[in-house]
Parts: sequence; C-alpha cells; structure tokens
Amino acid sequence: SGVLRGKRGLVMGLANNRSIAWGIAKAARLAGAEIALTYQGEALERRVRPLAAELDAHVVGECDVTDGASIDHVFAEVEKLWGGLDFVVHCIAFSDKDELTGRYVDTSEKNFTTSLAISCYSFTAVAQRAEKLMKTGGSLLTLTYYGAEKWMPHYNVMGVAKAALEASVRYLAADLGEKAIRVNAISAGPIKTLAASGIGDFRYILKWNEYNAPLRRTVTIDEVGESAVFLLSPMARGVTGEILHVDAGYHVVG
Ligand code: 0WD
Repeated sequence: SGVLRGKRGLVMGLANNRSIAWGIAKAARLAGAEIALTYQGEALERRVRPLAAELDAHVVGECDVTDGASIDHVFAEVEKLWGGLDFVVHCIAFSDKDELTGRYVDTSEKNFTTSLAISCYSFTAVAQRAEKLMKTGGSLLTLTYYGAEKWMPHYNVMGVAKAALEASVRYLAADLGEKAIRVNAISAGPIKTLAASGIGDFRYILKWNEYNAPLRRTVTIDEVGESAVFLLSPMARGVTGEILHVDAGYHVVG
C-alpha cells in the first residue's frame, strides 16, 4: 500500500519467523518502510540475519534491554545509519517459565522485578532514546495481551507486567504528544510463538479463543502486522494512547 514509504523504523524482539515482530517487520517493509532490527544474543543472531536479508533490513546490533548501555549502543547505530527515526516496534517480554503456571500468588520478588523490567520498563527506556531521534514526530508501538485486563490462567506476573505496560502507553502518549510522537499498543490474541510456548496450557487457550472469539478463529502474525502498519502510518495520525485489540474480537466476549 506504500503508506510507510520514506519511513525508517526499528523493530525489536525478533526471535524467529514465528515472532510477532516478524509479522510486523514484513508488513512494514511491504508498506514501503526501511527496517532496522536488533537481536538478543548470538543464538538469535543466526536466525535474525537471514530474516533481515529477506527484507533488506539493517541489523543494528545486539540489544539486551536489561542493559541500558546496549540500548544506547543500538540507538547510536540507528542515528549513524539514518540520522533520525520514524517508528519503533517493541515486541519484547520475558518471565521465568516456572512462574507462568500455577498461582500468581506464588510469584517471587526476583522474577516479579525481572518480568516488569524486561516486559514493561524496557518500553519506557526505548522511548527515552527514540524521543531524541524523532525530530519531526514519530510512532512507538508495543505488544500487549488481554491478560492485562482480566485474569487468565497461568499468565500470572505477565498479566501484571502487561497492565503496567498499558498504563505506561498512556503516560508516554501524554508526555510525547507535544512532539507529535504517538504511543500505542496492539493487544494481540494468542499466537503460537517461542514466548507463548512458555505459558502453561497454551494450546487450551488457543482452542478456547477459536471456539469463543466472534470471528471463531485465532489471529496470525500477518494480521497483527497489517494492523501495526496502520498504527505506524499517517493514517493513524489522530490515534495515540490507544490499545488496539487484534484478537478476532475475543475481548468483547471473554
Ligand atoms: O500469543 C502471543 N504470542 C502474544 C504475544 C499475544 C499477545 C502479546 N504478545 C506479546 C509478547 O508478550 C511480547 O511482548 O508480543 C511480544 C512478542 O512476543 P512473541 O512474538 O510472542 O514471542 P517471541 O517470538 O518469543 O519474541 C519475544 C522476544 C524474545 O524471544 P525469546 O522467546 O527468546 O525470549 O523478546 C525478546 C527475545 O528476542 N526478549 C528480549 N530482547 C531484548 N532483551 C529480552 C531482553 N532482555 N528478553 C526477551
């Protein structure tokens, strides 16, 4: 469609070709954007490099969001590459798998802190760096899940982290609005990815959504990608602070 022609965007959180980040990067590229990617660690670098090549994307380096210096490094690389930036897509979350099953009440302080740092604070950390490069406005996008709004089995501390992430979308939107930087989230329905495989009974959750969502199915990374293109593009220039559900309508039912 070309709605992102001339736009330069950083996509963070690509692990493999099932990642939501991959669905978004592909759709943004198809819409005309130039893409830069980060990866977390050497193991993922081997997966990310060939995917980057498919999109003529720049690999701007390793980024572990628990390390502020590595975030600084990536944004310095982006500045060297483009001199500015139009959008950032944040597709990053983490929690200890052992605590994504059973009861929330058993969450350890250590995993609570780690989960909130990686799954919530990192988006704010990224916004701080992006603000400096978005001289003529821009768009920041993160990924959330319905477990932020309602109790979901096994989602536990991730639900608490996503609730904080959604609140941070609103606060960031208010802070950055005067610079014409928009901040939004997509609340995606369940999709079988590497991260999702760590959640207890995930197959059951997929089935439950298939039976109960208004569209009677789950969503794909390509559908999330195309909705992301809308939010990143000037078509959504009046939209900020929004949580857009791309979930086959499940949120009206569950
Ligand atoms: O059903 C789903 N899959 C949904 C996912 C429904 C709704 C929302 N989401 C969210 C996730 O919570 C996450 O925020 O979408 C985002 C992307 O997740 P994904 O595409 O489902 O999962 P995956 O392909 O595994 O990508 C997440 C990546 C990590 O992969 P692994 O699985 O290796 O942890 O987040 C990255 C990493 O590449 N990541 C980090 N990146 C930098 N620094 C870090 C870190 N410390 N930790 C994880």
